[in-house]
Amino acid sequence: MSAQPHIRHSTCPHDCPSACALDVEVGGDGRIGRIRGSSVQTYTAGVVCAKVARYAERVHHPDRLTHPLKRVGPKGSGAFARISWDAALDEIAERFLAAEARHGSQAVWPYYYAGTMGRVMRDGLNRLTHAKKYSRFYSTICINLAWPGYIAGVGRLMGPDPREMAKTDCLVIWGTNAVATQVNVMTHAMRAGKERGAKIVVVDVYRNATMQQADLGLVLRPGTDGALACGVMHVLFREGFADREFLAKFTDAPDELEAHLQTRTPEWASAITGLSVAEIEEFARLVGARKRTFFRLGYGFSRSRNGAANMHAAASIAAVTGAWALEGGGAFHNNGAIFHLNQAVVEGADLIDRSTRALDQSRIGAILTGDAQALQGGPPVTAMLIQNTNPACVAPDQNRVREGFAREDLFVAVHEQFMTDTARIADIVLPATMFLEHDDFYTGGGHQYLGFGPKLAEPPGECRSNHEVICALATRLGAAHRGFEMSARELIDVTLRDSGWGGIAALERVNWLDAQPPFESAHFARGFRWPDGKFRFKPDWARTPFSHNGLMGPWRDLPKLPDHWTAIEEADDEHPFRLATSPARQFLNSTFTETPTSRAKEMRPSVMVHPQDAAAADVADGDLVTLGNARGRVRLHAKLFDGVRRGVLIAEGIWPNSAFVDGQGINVLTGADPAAPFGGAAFHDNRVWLRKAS
Ligand SMILES: Nc1nc2c(c(=O)[nH]1)N[C@H]1C(S)=C(S)[C@@H](COP(=O)(O)OP(=O)(O)OC[C@H]3O[C@@H](n4cnc5c(=O)[nH]c(N)nc54)[C@H](O)[C@@H]3O)O[C@H]1N2
Ligand SMILES: Nc1nc2c(c(=O)[nH]1)N[C@H]1C(S)=C(S)[C@@H](COP(=O)(O)OP(=O)(O)OC[C@H]3O[C@@H](n4cnc5c(=O)[nH]c(N)nc54)[C@H](O)[C@@H]3O)O[C@H]1N2
Ligand code: SF4
Ligand SMILES: [Mo]
Repeated sequence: MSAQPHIRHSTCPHDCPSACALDVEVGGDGRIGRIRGSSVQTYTAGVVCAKVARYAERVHHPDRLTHPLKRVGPKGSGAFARISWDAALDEIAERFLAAEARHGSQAVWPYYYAGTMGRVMRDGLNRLTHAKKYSRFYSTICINLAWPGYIAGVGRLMGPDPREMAKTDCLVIWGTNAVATQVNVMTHAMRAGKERGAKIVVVDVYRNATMQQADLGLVLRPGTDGALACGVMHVLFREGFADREFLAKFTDAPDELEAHLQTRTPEWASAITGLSVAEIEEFARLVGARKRTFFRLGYGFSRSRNGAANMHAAASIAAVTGAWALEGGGAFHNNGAIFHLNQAVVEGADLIDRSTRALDQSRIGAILTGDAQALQGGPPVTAMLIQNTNPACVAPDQNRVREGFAREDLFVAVHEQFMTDTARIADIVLPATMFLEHDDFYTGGGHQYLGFGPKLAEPPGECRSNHEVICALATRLGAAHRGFEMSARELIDVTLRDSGWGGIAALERVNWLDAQPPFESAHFARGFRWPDGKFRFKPDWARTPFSHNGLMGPWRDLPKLPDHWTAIEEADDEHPFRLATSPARQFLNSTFTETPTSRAKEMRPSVMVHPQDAAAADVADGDLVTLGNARGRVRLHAKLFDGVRRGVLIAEGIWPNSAFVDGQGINVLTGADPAAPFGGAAFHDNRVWLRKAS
């Protein structure tokens, strides 16, 4: 780094609700220095997580992929030879055309996710898909339980201004380990605590770092949040905390709800959740007495087979107390809808052929192993291009995923920054730029800013951006669309114009745009986003405005009103434990598992076990244990911790498969059966047995 680095501005590209506004040190030699949170942007408010603060370690990592590679040994052997870009792109095009000639265009399945949240770099692959009528991508792995659950109540994916967390009298942090996964929530929470004496409640399945900051921490059994919500609402009605005027004016079926809750007593909820009656009543009285309560609803408690119903039940509490009416009150999950982005040019929306199938991202194991239902009766998938995701590590039902990727008749090209588990099983590996090396823009899930991320540095070696790769392939594949003729900057500009945000110049001026809708709209003061303006206690899932592939899973059994839905994978005699696979603080999904400081802090794959459960299994702290279920087995080290409940296990982080003693990662244990109502993966809903390993 030269003596005086320039401070340049950017936006964090990672898959995190905080989408932080960044101040980046760029040296005269083009090297990146320290990264800090912008103190001017009001949500970031000067704070970023530690792993991004030390991003120089990732950008200038000696293991970054810098040249295209071609496999020269058996699949997965890791034996690659360097080739030119032209040779790599020619080969991908040839194999895609061959796949198309043999089985039709739908044998090709472009596959991507949110390794970058950049709207151009993340979503551009769809343009190639649509132009070529390849199999479309039904994205389910992260949001498919959470978003519909929230939208089913309020009608739209938006809510109170997240900065109002600093103006609340009670902040309920529900199913999100914010200290680890979106640190800025804590900035605003601490302000509310300091300036207003606000209480902080945390609802989770173990005593994590966020709960350690709480006034009231509730450790419930995984997948029982619907029961907790019902127990709380029972008390609210019983003790006169329900806002009957609000209920009459703004909700669909208050009387039916009240009658239904008669039997959902705290005693009933206690038996299901494992919480004491006193804990449930304390929580209810807190949010009842402090009407100005802000429910910050995370993703974690939706990653169960009953997760959509649980999300809806939790959001319903704010409709019983009428918290929505007050600044600093209401329930917030994500702000996706406020940006009203029109990405037609980036995604090639004009070319979509709805007669092509959309294959379910989370079912990649079933798809690649030829499951006829998962393939929707169509041809096998024989060629893939993968960008911004690491399915050979992060996707559920990993044994089937890896069996699928091992198929000799499957051609896989992976565009990556590092030699991930997925890159390792590829036939062609392409080196990708990082966010500081290309132009893009971002929207905040957990706040209300659009953010800019301009190119600030030259990429190492021969790295190319996603957009460059897609355009180069389009030429070779004979795919035509005006999006392939445009630069990334031009795509940002046209997208912002088409969305009513005035183009790239408006964004560049300050590096972000504040898209916060007015109070009346964000608080639904003129009604919730349904034709009659009423919050739905009785969801109509089929009519919930969420882009999906039709109703899936056991949707017919979804509860009619908020309830405990027994669809979870309950423990049984053979599998006495419930396992949640919660996020690791120093990783972000499978990213940062390559940086030495993150790895050193996370140490090694491990599972938290209650000391009494450990004693019963003759397991001591640090012992190697085997976890198993019908889907597979994993060996990792036990960590004794009394902050988990008896019968519950927590394995933090999506470590690379190679970090495990048997090369079998945690997702060997997670299931890919589609969850209701629209599919999605229940990563925290697994029954397993535990044994001391030899
Ligand atoms: N057991 C368990 N499994 C889980 C979860 C869990 O909680 N537990 N969480 C699930 C969730 S919520 C999600 S979202 C998924 C996420 O899983 P992934 O999609 O795999 O997540 P990331 O690690 O964010 O990103 C993947 C890759 O994108 C690459 N990348 C970043 N930027 C670019 C770019 O500009 N171009 C290219 N070509 N590549 C880029 C990174 O190097 C990284 O290897 O995992 C899911 N899997
Ligand atoms: N450090 C770090 N940051 C991340 C990520 C990461 O892996 N690491 N992942 C990123 C991504 S892709 C996403 S989608 C977001 C997700 O971030 P969050 O919204 O925080 O969601 P999760 O990471 O799935 O889990 C959050 C918490 O839910 C808890 N949980 C699990 N099951 C239940 C349950 O049944 N009930 C309740 N009440 N709690 C439960 C978990 O123990 C965990 O503490 O974070 C992003 N940020
Ligand atoms: S908190 Fe999230 S958005 Fe902010 S810097 Fe860290 S990973 Fe990026
Ligand atoms: Mo996610």
